[in-house]
Amino acid sequence: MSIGVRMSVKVVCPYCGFGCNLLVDTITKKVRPYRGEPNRGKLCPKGLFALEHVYSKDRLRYPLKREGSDFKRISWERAISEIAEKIREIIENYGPSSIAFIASSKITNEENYLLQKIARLLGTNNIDNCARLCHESSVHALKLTLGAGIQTNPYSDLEKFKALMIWGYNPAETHPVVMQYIMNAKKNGAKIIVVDVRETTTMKFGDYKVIIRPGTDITLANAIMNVIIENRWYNKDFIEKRTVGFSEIRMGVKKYTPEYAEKITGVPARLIKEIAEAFAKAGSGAILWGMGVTQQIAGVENVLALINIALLLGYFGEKGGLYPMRGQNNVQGAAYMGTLSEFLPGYVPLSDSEFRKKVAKLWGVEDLPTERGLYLTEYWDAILNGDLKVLYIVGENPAISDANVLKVRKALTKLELLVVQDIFLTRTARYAHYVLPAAAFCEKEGSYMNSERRIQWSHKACEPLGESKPDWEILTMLANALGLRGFNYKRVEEITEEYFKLFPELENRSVEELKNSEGIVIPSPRLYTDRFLTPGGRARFISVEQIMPWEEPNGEYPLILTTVRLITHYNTGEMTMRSPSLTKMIGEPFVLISREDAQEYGIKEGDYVVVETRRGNLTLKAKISNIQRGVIAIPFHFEANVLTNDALNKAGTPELKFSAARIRKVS
Ligand SMILES: Nc1nc2c(c(=O)[nH]1)N[C@H]1C(S)=C(S)[C@@H](COP(=O)(O)OP(=O)(O)OC[C@H]3O[C@@H](n4cnc5c(=O)[nH]c(N)nc54)[C@H](O)[C@@H]3O)O[C@H]1N2
Ligand SMILES: Nc1nc2c(c(=O)[nH]1)N[C@H]1C(S)=C(S)[C@@H](COP(=O)(O)OP(=O)(O)OC[C@H]3O[C@@H](n4cnc5c(=O)[nH]c(N)nc54)[C@H](O)[C@@H]3O)O[C@H]1N2
Ligand code: SF4
Ligand SMILES: [Mo]
Repeated sequence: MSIGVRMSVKVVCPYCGFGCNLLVDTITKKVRPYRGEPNRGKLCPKGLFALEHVYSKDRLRYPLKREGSDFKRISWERAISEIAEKIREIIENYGPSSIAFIASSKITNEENYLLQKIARLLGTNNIDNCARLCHESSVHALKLTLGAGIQTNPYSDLEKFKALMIWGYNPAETHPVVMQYIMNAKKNGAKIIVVDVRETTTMKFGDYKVIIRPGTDITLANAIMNVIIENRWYNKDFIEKRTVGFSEIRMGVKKYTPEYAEKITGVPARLIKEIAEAFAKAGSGAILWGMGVTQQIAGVENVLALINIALLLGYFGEKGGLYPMRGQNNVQGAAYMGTLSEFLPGYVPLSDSEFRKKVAKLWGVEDLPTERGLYLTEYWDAILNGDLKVLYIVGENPAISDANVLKVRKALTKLELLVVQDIFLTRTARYAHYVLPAAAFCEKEGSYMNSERRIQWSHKACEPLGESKPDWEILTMLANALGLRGFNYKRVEEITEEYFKLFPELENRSVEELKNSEGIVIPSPRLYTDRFLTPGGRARFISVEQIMPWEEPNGEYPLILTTVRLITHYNTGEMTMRSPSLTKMIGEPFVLISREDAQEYGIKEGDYVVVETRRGNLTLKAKISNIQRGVIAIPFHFEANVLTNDALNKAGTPELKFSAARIRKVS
């Protein structure tokens, strides 16, 4: 397509997993909202200013190679051939499990597909993406109970349900455009229940405002179920016909009376009874949750507890849904394409030999590696103890985004080869041996998948800057230099057609159809209308007990530190902090502190304070806010991971929402 002519091109937003479409003017580079699904004419500030970072002076324009403490420009040919040679040498000497990849939830389906194809053809499942730090707890819990680790219903269903429970999730800042669906639900009479550790922007719209002590979510969920069961408000018919394990739940929640739960959670027993009644009697309802639920040591169990509530009430199909609202614009697609170390494409387990052989055959080999790869949160120890020697990172910034980053940064210095493929010289890229410049989202084409599993085509609106190239082109060059077969792609559509072959729902669809539509939803927009995806078709209740946070506060570290997000900054800030319009809305890094704690520590609004944990310390400005006493919160964009705990839960996610901390005023 020629983009020299003035046109309005439809491009998927490079930020959050809600998946808005931007209309980009190819000449002025101004952005307007798309009027169709899913954003219906709305955009948040990040979408509106999404092209500002693309034209930042910091954009990488040429491949770079480390020379001492500096980088020097080299050619693409040399960069790719030197990287390939080193990878081959390390595999020869130490075997394929000595190399690892981090895929990106920012790149297209096609690009993620290629990256896992390269990793697996080289003989390793050490390929992972940021879902590990995000919703992997949800994936594990949903797969165990319902059979698939995905959001159950489309966004549009939200408007029909009569109650919405928004739990550990602050969409007014993190998925602002979903708020129009939530507000429509409210207009249609839905009751909005918001559960958080502080009064969030979202909570302002709540009919019930539930402030919970950090890390006590299971107790609250079990108490809600206790009330529902005691009052027989549960859906007996649904439970009998479509679930297993109810008797275990009935016993499991018996001791979680509202009065007991009040002592643990701080939520008044009266309020627990009210929200249980409001949610149960609504007749239909959805639970939406976010990082407040998953980034805990009990992440998987927290999600199981929320699923149990929905199962008790039969809130599935037309009657309700579960919405683990996905974070990054293509985190859902990255998972579907197989960039998780325990799954093949489509979340198929590595042990499924029939599917594994089907993929192998498509790639022209006998079989693929079957041993689970390392989780990306396990990479750092593996590097430090010498097991991992090569790390190839595409569009991920673990030197800021993973827990306990001082340890991550130390590990990054120990590698024999670190390659970072990004659009900027990120905090992580500064440790690299080679830095490869990728074209930005609007400079390439391809497909993305949003939280409601809608695959959307993103069109090209601008030319790549300098010598930067689309990630799929870089990965194709790399695969060929590594001597891998089956990477003769000339157009990105050839990769789309290849991944379509792995999904029964896509086998008979065409790329043209995808390009000219509002997307294709797989497996289907609304799941579980008559059966679940478990082997027997029934959902499974799994009873869970309260699990306390890993690092409880004590005399030395008396406060609880949690980490949160702000509307105009995004994750590690590499993109938004290079967007002048967004940066000027936020200003200096800060920590949120309650009025009571501020008084106790003699801290005034705007004072500089040192926040300290067992891992490190940060100096920030104090911002007095309506957070509960004993809890402080730092927006994670501001290097909060110097402080956080890297204890992992069952899904490999660190406890990013809970660290024991102390604070003092800078004298
Ligand atoms: N503007 C903006 N939007 C984003 C992002 C961004 O960085 N900036 N990132 C994207 C990504 S990757 C993701 S995953 C999503 C995340 O979206 P959210 O899940 O909404 O993000 P957070 O603000 O990290 O966490 C949500 C809430 O959890 C609460 N919380 C903390 N501890 C607890 C607890 O123990 N229990 C409960 N119940 N709540 C707790 C916090 O106070 C916070 O309000 O946002 C996406 N959208
Ligand atoms: N304390 C704390 N830590 C957290 C969280 C928290 O709530 N609290 N949240 C966690 C969560 S939910 C997540 S998802 C992670 C996110 O962690 P990351 O994924 O590391 O964060 P991002 O800043 O989104 O990094 C994306 C990178 O992709 C690059 N990029 C953008 N577009 C392209 C492209 O087209 N090609 C290439 N090659 N690169 C591109 C960007 O420049 C950026 O460097 O952070 C986690 N860390
Ligand atoms: S809500 Fe998400 S997808 Fe929509 S414009 Fe904002 S960041 Fe982009
Ligand atoms: Mo995320």
